[in-house]
Amino acid sequence: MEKSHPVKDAVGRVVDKVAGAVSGESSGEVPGKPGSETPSLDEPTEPRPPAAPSPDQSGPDSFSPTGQPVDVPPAARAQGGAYLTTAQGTRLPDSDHSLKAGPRGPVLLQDHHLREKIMHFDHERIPERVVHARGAAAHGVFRAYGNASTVTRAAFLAEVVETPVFVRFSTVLGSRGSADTVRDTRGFATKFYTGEGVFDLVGNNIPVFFIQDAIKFPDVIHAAKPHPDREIPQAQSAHDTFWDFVSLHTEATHHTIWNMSDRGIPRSYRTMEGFGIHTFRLVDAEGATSLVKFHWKPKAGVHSLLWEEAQLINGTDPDFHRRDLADAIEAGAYPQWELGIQVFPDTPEQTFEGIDLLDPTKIVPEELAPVQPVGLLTLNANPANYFAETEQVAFHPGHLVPGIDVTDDPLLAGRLFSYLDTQLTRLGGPNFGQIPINRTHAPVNDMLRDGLHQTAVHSGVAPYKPNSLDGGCPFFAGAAEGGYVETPVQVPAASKVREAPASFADHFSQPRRFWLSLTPIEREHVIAAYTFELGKVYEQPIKERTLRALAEIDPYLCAQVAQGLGLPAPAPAGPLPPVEPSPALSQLGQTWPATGRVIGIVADEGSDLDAVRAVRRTILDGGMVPLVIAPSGGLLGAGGDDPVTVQRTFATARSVEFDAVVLAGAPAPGKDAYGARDAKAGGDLSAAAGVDPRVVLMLGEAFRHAKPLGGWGDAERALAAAGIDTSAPGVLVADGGEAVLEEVVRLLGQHRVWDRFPAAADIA
Ligand code: HDE
Repeated sequence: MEKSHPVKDAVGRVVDKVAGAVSGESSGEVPGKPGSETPSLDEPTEPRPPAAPSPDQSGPDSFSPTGQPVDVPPAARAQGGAYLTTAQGTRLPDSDHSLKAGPRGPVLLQDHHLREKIMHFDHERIPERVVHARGAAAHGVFRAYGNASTVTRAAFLAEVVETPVFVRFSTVLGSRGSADTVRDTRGFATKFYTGEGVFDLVGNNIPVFFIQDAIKFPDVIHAAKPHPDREIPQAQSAHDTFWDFVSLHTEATHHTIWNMSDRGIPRSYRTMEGFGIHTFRLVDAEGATSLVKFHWKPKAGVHSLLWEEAQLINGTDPDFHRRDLADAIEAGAYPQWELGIQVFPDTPEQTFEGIDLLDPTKIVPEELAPVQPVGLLTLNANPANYFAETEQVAFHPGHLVPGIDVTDDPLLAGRLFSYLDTQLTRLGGPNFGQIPINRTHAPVNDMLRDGLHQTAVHSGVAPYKPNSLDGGCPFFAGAAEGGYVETPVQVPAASKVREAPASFADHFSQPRRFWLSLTPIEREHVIAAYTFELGKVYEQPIKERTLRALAEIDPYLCAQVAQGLGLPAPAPAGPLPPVEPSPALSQLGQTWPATGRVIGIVADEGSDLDAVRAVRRTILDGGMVPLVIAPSGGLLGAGGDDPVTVQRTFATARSVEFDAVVLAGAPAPGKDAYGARDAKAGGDLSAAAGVDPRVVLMLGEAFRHAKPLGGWGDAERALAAAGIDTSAPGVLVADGGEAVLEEVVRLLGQHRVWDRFPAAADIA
């Protein structure tokens, strides 16, 4: 694991980004400790200063509202002192009772503390983001490899420059309190605090978008958000208005098939790719330009949930993704991505191998233009405060630095307006750039003045140019002084029209390439997803219209979905175009590190606790998370020298929390294993044959979800009770825990046991 270290920004200043943050070494503790201290049983009465943040947490760096480093330790931004005060710092004797004329008398208007407390509470919420409302974020560092200097003069991409970053992941459709594991696109927005100003790479986990022109964004979002009358369904696309729109507006077909693939239900934010989507223009030190697409490649591989698993998690742990991100960072399993670029010559046509680079519904296959890694992103600290950082961070695709420029992608043009505009409402005025998480690390001298929540205290009398009263300051910076000079790109002589280029009319060849590039298992998931979503659509014409679009992708896909819907499969309008598959689009078939994966260890007092301890240690040492699951909480082997702490009970655990489950024997039914107490234990228990029925349920689900299963001791009896054949792929019973674990970890490297449930013969 990497240690936290001082971070240099692009102009070489040392930024103590993660001072005091995580060590990166496993403490042996299970992540998730709510505070930095273990509380006392009784309410503390001795006055003392506030507790420090947890060691895995970090706040925004200490910069002034005008981007200058300030010598303010992070703790000075948090509350201080031992006593409760008003917002003005006046100490208070009581916050439990309003000021009254006698204990039973009326409340007095002069109670300033009451009025201030209620007033502030009344205004704690701000408008949620109109899209991407639900998110989770982390601090980190980006280290450039330096090879991008051949195509860009951006200082933060020069060799060994390290830049502090803040990354926010999100879903698109759901409200702020919606569940994490819905089928949706995910946002992947990165704020680079470079010495030349902030650069925001505001991307998604899907490399194409629903629409080609920003003017359609309100349409697609209105269609995808809950219906305006009943405000249902929340955070999902499985409803009539969404499919009505995308089946009529077929440029959405490519993005939609990505959503219906496993990419729509990531296992973790840590296992998603990220894409800048639009083509950007890079400019090198001599002014030469190239066109590029940005990619984030996760070191942990690209992994997804299964649909049933995702649905169960939405109920059992709606915070699954944000918990996973925070836990991984707390445990020192820092998530990492490589930033990569696909580079294309900057030709007047702005196409590559016939693919229009200005069309955001098109990818360039990696086989045609390889993704070249240019730096490493490591997320190494959790935010200290959700609202101050994750909620108030404001990204904007127009936050660019010299060496990175935009192209004429019509989708990008609208975004360049939208992100500034939306913050006025969301963050209450034009000074949102001064909120600590949004502060640049480059000195600001902008002549913008006043406005709501102005926190800078400007000096001088001449915020205008030209001036002589302030000595002419601020001065213009040309390229030589690090000024951002727009690339003087030729604009074609043309008439003003509301039209798209002819190449934008191809809506189906790329979805077809995506389909043909998937493995048989992944194709099964796509068929199932379309069938599920369209099964939730009420109106038959919308289903039939969508089948017409599927016919243009692939006849087998169309026929299988049609069969599931009980409708005839239409034929394509004409012969389907020949397309070359792009194997890089599949997320299966490789081996990945198991770091950060969660392994459940089922045990009870009858288990060999030495084996449980050894397995637990090995899991921790491998950078994974062991969770011991037992009939009740507390300790196993409580009377002995080295008791085992229980993290989950049969009543509280559900299979979906674990990537693999190992059994230290066959646990007998716990004392609460009856249907009236725990419905999971209800029903016909005869088949459970003396094994706790919640464990039987857990094993059955984990087996269905193609997760590795293993056990030792009497484990075979528990597996048999769940109807699991120990000769099935990915099921291993051995004499000792270590052998079982070795195999389980090997299988986790492939993410799941895909050969347990092979794809249908005619798809393979
Ligand atoms: Fe966004 N988008 N978007 N978007 N978007 C917002 O900005 C918008 C688009 C993306 O974690 C909003 O601050 C328009 C593409 C992310 O804070 C808003 C169009 C891509 C986030 C907005 C698009 C994105 C947003 C809502 C069509 C991938 C979350 C609140 C032209 C490349 C950022 C806010 C965060 C957020 C507008 C299309 C990614 C309303 C008009 C394409 C990751 O300004």
